[in-house]
Amino acid sequence: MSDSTRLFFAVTPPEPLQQSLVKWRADQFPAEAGRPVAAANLHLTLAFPGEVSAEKQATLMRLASRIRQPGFQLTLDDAGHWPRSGVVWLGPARSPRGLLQLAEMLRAQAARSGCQQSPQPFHPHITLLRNARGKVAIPPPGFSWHFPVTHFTLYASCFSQGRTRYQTLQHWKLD
Ligand code: 2AM
Repeated sequence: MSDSTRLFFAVTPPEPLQQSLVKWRADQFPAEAGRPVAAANLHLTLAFPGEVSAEKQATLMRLASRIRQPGFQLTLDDAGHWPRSGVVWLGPARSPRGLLQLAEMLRAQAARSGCQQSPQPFHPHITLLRNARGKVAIPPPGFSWHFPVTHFTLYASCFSQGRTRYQTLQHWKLD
């Protein structure tokens, strides 16, 4: 099926914060720890509809446009390593209610639209490193960044010439 697109909804740190996170990552993790995600690709996935047709994409966009909820502050003060998926991540030690509510709504809309959703509980995270299969020392607690989440975004994930690019399809404002 060549007319399907790999979609995900996410919140994205502002560009200056993406740059700060990349600098911190370079200071904290040795090069052999894993493959760094490009600064512009740092994001926190809310829901993953996966490969969908143009028709289903239109439905998902229509449903997303109905979401009404206030913005919220997101703190990034926790990190971890999932060896099985080879992911080193950064996330909130405590998820704000707004984040959980938004993710739950988008996941429910995706499920209702026939997109199979992971049975795993939502663990909000920003992937910093991929292919991190060996032992990785996680920095001790004490780091913290925050940013206001004022909107969420639908991205298309495209893989070409050995690189993953995320194309912004649409933003929706939070109130
Ligand atoms: P990851 O960073 O933990 O790999 C684009 O691929 C985004 O969608 C990534 O943030 C990725 O999470 C997420 N993603 C990929 N497959 C997923 C799945 N089956 N369920 C939830 N999120 C997924």
